[in-house]
Amino acid sequence: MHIHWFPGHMTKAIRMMTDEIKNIDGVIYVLDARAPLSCINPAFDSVIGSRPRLYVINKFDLIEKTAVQRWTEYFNKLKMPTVFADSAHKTDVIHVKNGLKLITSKITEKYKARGIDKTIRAMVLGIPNSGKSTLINSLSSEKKAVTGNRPGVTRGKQWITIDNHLDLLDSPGVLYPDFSDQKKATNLALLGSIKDDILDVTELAIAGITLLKKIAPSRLVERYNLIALNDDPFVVLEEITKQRGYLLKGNVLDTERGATAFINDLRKGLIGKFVLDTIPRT
Ligand SMILES: Nc1nc2c(ncn2[C@@H]2O[C@H](COP(=O)(O)OP(=O)(O)OP(=O)(O)O)[C@@H](O)[C@H]2O)c(=O)[nH]1
Ligand SMILES: [Mg+2]
Repeated sequence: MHIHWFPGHMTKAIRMMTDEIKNIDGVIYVLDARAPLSCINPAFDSVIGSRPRLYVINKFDLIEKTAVQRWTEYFNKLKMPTVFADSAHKTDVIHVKNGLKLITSKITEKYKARGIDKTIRAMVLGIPNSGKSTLINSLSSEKKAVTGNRPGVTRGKQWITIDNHLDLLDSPGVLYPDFSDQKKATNLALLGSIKDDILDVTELAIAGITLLKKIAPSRLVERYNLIALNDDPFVVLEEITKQRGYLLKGNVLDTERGATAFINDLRKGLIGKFVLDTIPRT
């Protein structure tokens, strides 16, 4: 399966962001904690240019605390300003505000010297479904941005006033214009950042099972009461399907239904809490 999804609205979004960046003091770059490196999209670099950026590793409720620690060390080593947040439950979102203040402090100081109380204008960007709009709502007193558990919910630009000193620009999720690294594309597909309609659910589930066999085999065994983990991921998918009792006419296993169930379980964190990316050696 070769994954590629870059519809017209993403080209438009890049154009909109490139236009808006002139009015932006800092960027909030949202990553999904379950695959933070796969979420770093080279297409954003030319948009952001030299503007200060804060990486928000969102959905950290869906990974282990020990993983938060390991990834924090990794990003610190790279000197990337990073904060972890769980926007859905408003946990640690205050770190986003504080982090933004820090990375834009030179700008606010410059204005202060001229007696101006500057309102920081920040652009929130990231791949689809990473939680950009949810993060904005979690910082706002009202739920102004539309959110949803599928990619491509936000379509246009939307400025949202957080308080007297902060305005945030919500933007549509954008994928890689060219997925040369299909491993990253698969990770994003597994997490729901790529439209399901363009994916082969059985192939995706097999890719997911292959990955989990490497990074969390015991969780797979536990979740689906497997006796052992077969070498062949398709056989594992058949066992999952059997365990769920998904049968077609003539007692034929409905592996497509099994595949959908497996992917939904993975996305909801029901199999376990894991990070699909591995930390590169630095
Ligand atoms: N568990 C968990 N779920 C989250 C978190 N943040 C967002 N979500 C969920 O992720 C899904 C996507 O959230 P959105 O805020 O719509 O994502 P988005 O990045 O704005 O997506 P697009 O507009 O499609 O690019 C929703 O179902 C949210 O409830 C989080 O920190 N933890
Ligand atoms: Mg959105």
